[in-house]
Amino acid sequence: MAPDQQQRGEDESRAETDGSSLRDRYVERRRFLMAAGSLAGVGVLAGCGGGGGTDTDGSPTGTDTDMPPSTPEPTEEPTEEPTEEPTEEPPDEPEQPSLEERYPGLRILSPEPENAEAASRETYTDYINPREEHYIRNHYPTPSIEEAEWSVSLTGLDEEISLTMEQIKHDFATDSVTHTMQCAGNGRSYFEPQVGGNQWTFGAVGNTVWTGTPLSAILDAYDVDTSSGFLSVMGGEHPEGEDVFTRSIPMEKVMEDTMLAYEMNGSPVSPDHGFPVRLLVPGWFGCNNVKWVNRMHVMDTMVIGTDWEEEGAPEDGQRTYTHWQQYSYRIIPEEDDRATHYEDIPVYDTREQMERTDEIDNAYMYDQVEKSLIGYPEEGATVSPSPAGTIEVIGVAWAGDDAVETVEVSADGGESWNEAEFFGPVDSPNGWRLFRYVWEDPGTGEQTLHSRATDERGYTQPATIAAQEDQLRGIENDQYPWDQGGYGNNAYVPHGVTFTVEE
Ligand SMILES: Nc1nc2c(c(=O)[nH]1)N[C@H]1C(S)=C(S)[C@@H](COP(=O)(O)O)O[C@H]1N2
Ligand SMILES: [Mo]
Repeated sequence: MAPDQQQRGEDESRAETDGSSLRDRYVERRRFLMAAGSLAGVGVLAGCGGGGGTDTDGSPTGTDTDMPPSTPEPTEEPTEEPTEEPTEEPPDEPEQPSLEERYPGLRILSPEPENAEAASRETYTDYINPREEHYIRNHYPTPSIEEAEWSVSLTGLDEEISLTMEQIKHDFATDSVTHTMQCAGNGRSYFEPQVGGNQWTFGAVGNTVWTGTPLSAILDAYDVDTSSGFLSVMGGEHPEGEDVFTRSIPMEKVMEDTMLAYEMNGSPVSPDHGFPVRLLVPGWFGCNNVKWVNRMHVMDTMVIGTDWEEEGAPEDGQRTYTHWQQYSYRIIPEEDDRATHYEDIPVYDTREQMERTDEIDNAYMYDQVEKSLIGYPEEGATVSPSPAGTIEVIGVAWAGDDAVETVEVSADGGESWNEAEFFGPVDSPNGWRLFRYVWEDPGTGEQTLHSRATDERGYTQPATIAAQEDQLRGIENDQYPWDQGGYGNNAYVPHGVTFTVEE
């Protein structure tokens, strides 16, 4: 495979120097496109092609979150854009409260594109999180979409199929699943040396109920050959010229339980979470759950190679469909290293890929790794013991497609462990488990607790993140690999909680 030509350092300095001006331009461009009633690419994505990549994040911190294409400043403006800075606001865009006002339970990392995580550990004491407490992770600004005008196309077949939202909702089966959605970048802020991008701490994970149409029902209805291959699912929100957010989901998983979801906790999915329809891949990292889906392409391999890239890519940084599948969301140990691209891989479980580095150089973020979070006591809190002198510790644990077998809590930095008990509903193999541990002899003053989960296959959370120079590609010696994207961190030491016990 051709090595990735991306130069990360280049990306970062570019983002630092002109990120905000580019972002401003995208905001303007997006306003224009929405006013014109046509989001970039919506409904017209017949094949590949469609413009050069540009800065993909534009967060105020100035670094890209997920390794953007290295691209010079765009030289072309869309021809339909009359001026770079329209003087009038489109009249049909209603004023809405700020992200902060709309999501009081979230800590805002960037207002546009909208990125926000749970502000408090309290989120990790409940089985189901309210929609407003669920983190938001966007590469491009949330689009404003009319459900009646939206359609999802199914391509790569003899005939192109186009489905309205009404057809998706009412012509096929309906199902619900509880799913723990976690951004692959959750825990990134604990990496040392620090890596670029949104500095997620613990809060880019949430557990909600998703309702929609199983993809198996749709593919079966059209007699699609689902015995092998991939369904490459694309979002329709990218600004003109940007990489299309595309993820290739193996047919096996598509047919097992993947859905086109249109409800979250029993109400329509909100715009920030993918209205009117998003992909829901139970148990898999957030990035696979493509929002604002407008096209699904049946193919033999993942999106890879020049058929899915602009001419000259990736040297020109114009990757179009391959960027978010092949270049981003990979475990790449060296800062200037490149990911190896594959057409297919033998195993999709991220943890297993990390065990088989002889076959897969750079794991893809698919099925989630085991992880746990203490929700109570809250970080920095002061708590007093119960009448019996104990402190109750509450938290959540999940392991993607795999069930969590045990959760343990340590009060001595991981030297000794005590098993917690599970409580609460088990209504899905892909939702988190609540755990409870009664700490008998908490002492007084400042205390730190850690939790670690073990899944049904015996995989346990490692203690720490390895040093960058160790160049790990998988979990070894109780250490999670330092990787340049800051992905998949499930080390328990950085996720511990420190609080004060009152006399
Ligand atoms: N079209 C599209 N889908 C997307 C994204 C995006 O930027 N564009 N972000 C992905 C990432 S990285 C994550 S973690 C999840 C976040 O979903 P949420 O915002 O509903 O929490 O959406 C995924 N789907
Ligand atoms: Mo993500």
